[in-house]
Amino acid sequence: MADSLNNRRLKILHAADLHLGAPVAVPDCTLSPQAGQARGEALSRLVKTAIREKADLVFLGGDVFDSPNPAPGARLTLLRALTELVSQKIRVFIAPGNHDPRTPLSVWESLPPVEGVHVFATQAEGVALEDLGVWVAGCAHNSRHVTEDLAQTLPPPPSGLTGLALLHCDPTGDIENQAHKPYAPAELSRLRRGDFAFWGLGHWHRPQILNRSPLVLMPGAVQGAHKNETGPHGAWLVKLSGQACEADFAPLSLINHHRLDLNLEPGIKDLTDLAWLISQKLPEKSSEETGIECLYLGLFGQSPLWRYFQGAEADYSAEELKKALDLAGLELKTDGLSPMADPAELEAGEDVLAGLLAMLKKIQADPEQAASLAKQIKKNLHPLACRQNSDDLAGYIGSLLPKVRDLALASLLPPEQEKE
Ligand SMILES: [Mn+2]
Repeated sequence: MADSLNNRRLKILHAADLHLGAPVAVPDCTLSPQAGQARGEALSRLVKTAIREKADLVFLGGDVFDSPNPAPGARLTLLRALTELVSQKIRVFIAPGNHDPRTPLSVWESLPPVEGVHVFATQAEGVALEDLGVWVAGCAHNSRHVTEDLAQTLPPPPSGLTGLALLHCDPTGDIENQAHKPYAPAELSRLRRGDFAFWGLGHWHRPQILNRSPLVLMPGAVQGAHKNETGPHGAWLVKLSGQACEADFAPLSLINHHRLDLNLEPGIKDLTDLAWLISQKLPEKSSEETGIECLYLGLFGQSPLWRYFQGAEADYSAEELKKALDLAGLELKTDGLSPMADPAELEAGEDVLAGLLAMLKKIQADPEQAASLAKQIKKNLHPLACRQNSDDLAGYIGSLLPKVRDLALASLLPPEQEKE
């Protein structure tokens, strides 16, 4: 670490991928108002954190907006945040990314300038902050598809200043990438060898520490967009001093997405057992700020809980689970559940259920049976289903069979026949 900081501790709050203006998906339409506010709220929490922590600098590593021409509401959200930060003497640097590239007609050319906020140009540049002893280098994307390694274009710090870099890029190479196509690929090994003490990156939506010395950080999206963006979302609070640099993660998201797929053991007998099992698997709430917790839950296996998720009972069970776990949203997938009964034994019986199950099994095993059934019931089907050709129709009938089986079991299986 360079001595230029003179034993002074520099604090940077580094975030990226705010995607202001983009929707946040929630499992329940009653949460739409909060979903609409989530990205703005995450930014407002970022501002509060920067002020509370007395940050010297705030870095925004690109994709601040979801598009180069965001709606007025999204622009205003950012302007308010920037104004508040600079009013507290916190300087802000922004390096636009592939979602909000700095094209001639983009938001970056029309947004009113705020003193104390530096938006990097498409030509790499460095800004000397003599009072802090640092050099902040960065550059903006000039299009949605930058293929160049922009990291190599950043001007190194002049002697006497500690180099800080801010860039939206895809640090491929020896770090496994996360299903993002390589926009602006940056070789991590080169970042490690370079002249900068800190690399604040953006682009991946999951937070990661990519290297300790020099410190290379991916902050992830400040607010997760949907059920595939689970886990903590927020910003890195970076502390740089002459001796060391540390990074602490600050969770900032309003809506937290969680995903669980559970294969239920027979020992999970009721909703209390299930709620307890889930609570053990969900992360503890780490933020002092209130979060809105949304769970996407898949249940599988032969389980006594099967009956709780049949017919009208299913809505009641979902409501009870939501209350017990203090969830704002719950999306349930329970068609992988089946009753605690031996299928062979059920089919071998002599009652209506046994006859029905045996018939369904026969149709499922034999495509000709499905085709013949399709032909027989065609006139009773919805007109849209009838328009399909006979092969498709047989396939459609085939796809309904598991549902028919579930319905038959739910309606005709006496509870006492379910084994403990
Ligand atoms: Mn991006």
